[in-house]
Amino acid sequence: MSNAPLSAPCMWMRGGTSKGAYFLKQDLPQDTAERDAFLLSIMGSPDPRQIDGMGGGDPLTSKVAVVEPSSRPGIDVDYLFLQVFVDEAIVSDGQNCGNILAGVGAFAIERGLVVANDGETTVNIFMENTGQVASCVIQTPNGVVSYRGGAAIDGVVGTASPVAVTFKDTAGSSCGALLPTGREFDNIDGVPVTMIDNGMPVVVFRAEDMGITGTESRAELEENAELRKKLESIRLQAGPLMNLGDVTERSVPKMTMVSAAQQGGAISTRTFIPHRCHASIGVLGAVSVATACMLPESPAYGLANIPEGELKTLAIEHPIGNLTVLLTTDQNNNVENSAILRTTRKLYDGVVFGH
Ligand code: NQM
Repeated sequence: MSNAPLSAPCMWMRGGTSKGAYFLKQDLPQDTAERDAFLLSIMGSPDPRQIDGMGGGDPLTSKVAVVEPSSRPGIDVDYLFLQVFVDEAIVSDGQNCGNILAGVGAFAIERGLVVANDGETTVNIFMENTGQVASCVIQTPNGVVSYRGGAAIDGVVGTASPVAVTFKDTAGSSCGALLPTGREFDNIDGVPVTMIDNGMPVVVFRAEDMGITGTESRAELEENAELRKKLESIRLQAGPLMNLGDVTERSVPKMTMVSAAQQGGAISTRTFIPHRCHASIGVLGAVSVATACMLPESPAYGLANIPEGELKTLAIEHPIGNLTVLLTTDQNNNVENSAILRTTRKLYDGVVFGH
């Protein structure tokens, strides 16, 4: 029987195209097992519908941010991302989340961890899952977080204040190297793949090599049992090759099938994260796919439209629009850093109750 607390102060926020619970670390049990039992309980997991909790029955709405003041030089707050699995009793810190990240700056200001300027406030965030730093620029007229604004991102209806996010040192975040096998291309089950990690471990391969066009809807792909079996076979073999070990119970690597862009972007994607098809694409997942597009031997390269110049704008198309990634490259086309636009929204602030 767990000693999980009955309740904790909590802010529910949309971060980019994800949604979840934001906590101050001090408000959660310090013991990991107790913390995880509490988080499973508030989300209503394990249950595909999460009917007895706040989760939305989807990995994208069953997410948690744990935030605390940072003691690192130049860093404002430390952020730990936790994925609460929907239909399994698993809480995993084994991946980062660039969407939930989009709410962390605003949350830190709201909770008094960062003092806002009049205008814009940059919040430097240490991402504990992968040991890297992101900078988020939050709109703070009169020193107060403004959620209303004119920025739109695909996958979210309407507009909101922009949150500009910059990543600097994401290569090899979880796998130890941008290309954990040392190669731009490998072969698994007869399928040419690029195993890459520029912030998120992703296996990138062509949709046509999996017997699909890459234009299918999320629902259509999730119903394709044969495809899902093939994806899982490749994923389980990719895990150890990517220095991730046995990934049977992990939410990485993500599986991205690419095809030629349909809407004038750089490339089109369909991503499994890893067992459900993403409604769009993850932030750091998109950064990793954009980076794969730059590698001449990657199966993505021949399909991708890559602009000239050292600052490259790549629209990564997904089932419901695109996620635009800005890559800064050096003269040899190596990616030095990346930036994306997100929005966030405070939905609820109060107390959440466990069992
Ligand atoms: O790749 C979903 C999301 C994510 C992760 C996932 C993410 C990222 O859309 O940075 O944001 O791939 O599990 O939130």
